Amino acid sequence: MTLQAFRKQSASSRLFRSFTGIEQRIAIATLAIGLLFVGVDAARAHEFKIGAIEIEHPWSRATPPGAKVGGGYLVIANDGDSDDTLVAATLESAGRTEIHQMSVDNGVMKMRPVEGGIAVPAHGKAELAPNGFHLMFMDLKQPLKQGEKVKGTLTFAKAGTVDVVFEIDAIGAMPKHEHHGDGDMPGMKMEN
Ligand SMILES: [Cu+2]
Repeated sequence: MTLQAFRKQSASSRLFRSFTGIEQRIAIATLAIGLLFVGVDAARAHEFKIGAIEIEHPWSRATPPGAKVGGGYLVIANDGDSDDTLVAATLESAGRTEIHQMSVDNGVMKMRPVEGGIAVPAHGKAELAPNGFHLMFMDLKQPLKQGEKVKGTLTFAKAGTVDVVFEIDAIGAMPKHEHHGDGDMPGMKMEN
């Protein structure tokens, strides 16, 4: 190796070393920021899991004083290779909970109990939302208040029973579809 080549090499290795230092710091900072966002996202997404079943954002609407019923909404994802079925649910502040479906009968919107529960196909999803499948909380012991979190359970034919928490949103609130990238930010939830 010539002296010149040696000087060049050591110069570039010094340069490389200093780059490595900066890049490591950038990488660590990026990782830290990434973890922060993962944390925020997980908190916002509000998920529960049992076996192959993942429950995304169980929520309900605030109820007016004296109301005896409320609706329960959530998205169920089945990561497994076999179909499952949501067969029952409970809410701490409800006397009982039914699984309902909205349907149009002679031009009139009606809801009725679903026989046999809601199917969650293998590698598929089931969505419970206003105007479709939903949980019907009956005999509410007290009104559901916006901002509250109310404990409940969901029971699946195969995966079993999982504890969940329903977040109570505003009266008339609609699904937020947080997983579809519509750009809503943490802290920008609708308040009234
Ligand atoms: Cu109903």
